[in-house]
Amino acid sequence: MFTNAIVRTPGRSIVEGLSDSKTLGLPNYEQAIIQHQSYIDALTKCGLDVFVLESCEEYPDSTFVEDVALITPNCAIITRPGAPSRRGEVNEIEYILKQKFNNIEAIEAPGTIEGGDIMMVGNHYYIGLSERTNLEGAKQIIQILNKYRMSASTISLKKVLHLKTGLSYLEKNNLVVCGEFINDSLFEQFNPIEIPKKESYAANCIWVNESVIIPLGYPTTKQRIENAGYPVIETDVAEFQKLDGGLSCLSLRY
Ligand code: CIR
Repeated sequence: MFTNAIVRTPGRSIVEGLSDSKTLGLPNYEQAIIQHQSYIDALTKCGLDVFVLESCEEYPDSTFVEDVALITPNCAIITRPGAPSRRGEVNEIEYILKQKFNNIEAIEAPGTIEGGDIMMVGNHYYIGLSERTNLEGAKQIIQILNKYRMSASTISLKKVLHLKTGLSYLEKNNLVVCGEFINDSLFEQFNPIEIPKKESYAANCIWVNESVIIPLGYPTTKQRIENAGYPVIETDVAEFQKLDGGLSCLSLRY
């Protein structure tokens, strides 16, 4: 069960965020604020106490808080983003984590790792090796997790930005899978919930205390997750999608 979440209000600079999407256009700040509030409402509906950080104009991508930290039951780890423009975001999250957690660890250069590349499955963490997360970053985080009695393993990504762009663990051994992860033997012990290519954006969804929050507008995904036995809450995060931001990356849940 999760009891808390940390989010960060988008700033006006969000229009300058990183994006590989050539077709979706720039995010609209006012819309992003409305959608961010709906996202907070969805987390609240699932029983979480949501701590809302002030916007940080200096870092256009700073609303994607999941990438700059990993919060585990035994420690909090400050990451080191692979995207140079995002590196300074860690200072903006560090002080708040220090207020909330006793055991704080940090990834150091030349390691890089972003939270979107880390998927928690109980006591085990899957780490995606991507353009943002390098082997050194993965080694460091595995060492830290081991120190706090948790395990981890790596998987090399082929196409997706982050590991959780194409995978989401929904507890009870159910794993949402899409694209390059479908039929990957590494995940054969899980019950797959397969997401069709045209709904690939919805493969990034979050389990929060028995419910699953998914992006608005993906009917097949909604049906398949409901069929697996979960109440589904839809929330519109289309403005964040324009910056390649998945639904999970808008919060740190613990
Ligand atoms: C970036 O490229 O870093 C941001 N525009 C989007 C980050 C999305 N993070 C995530 O899905 N975990």
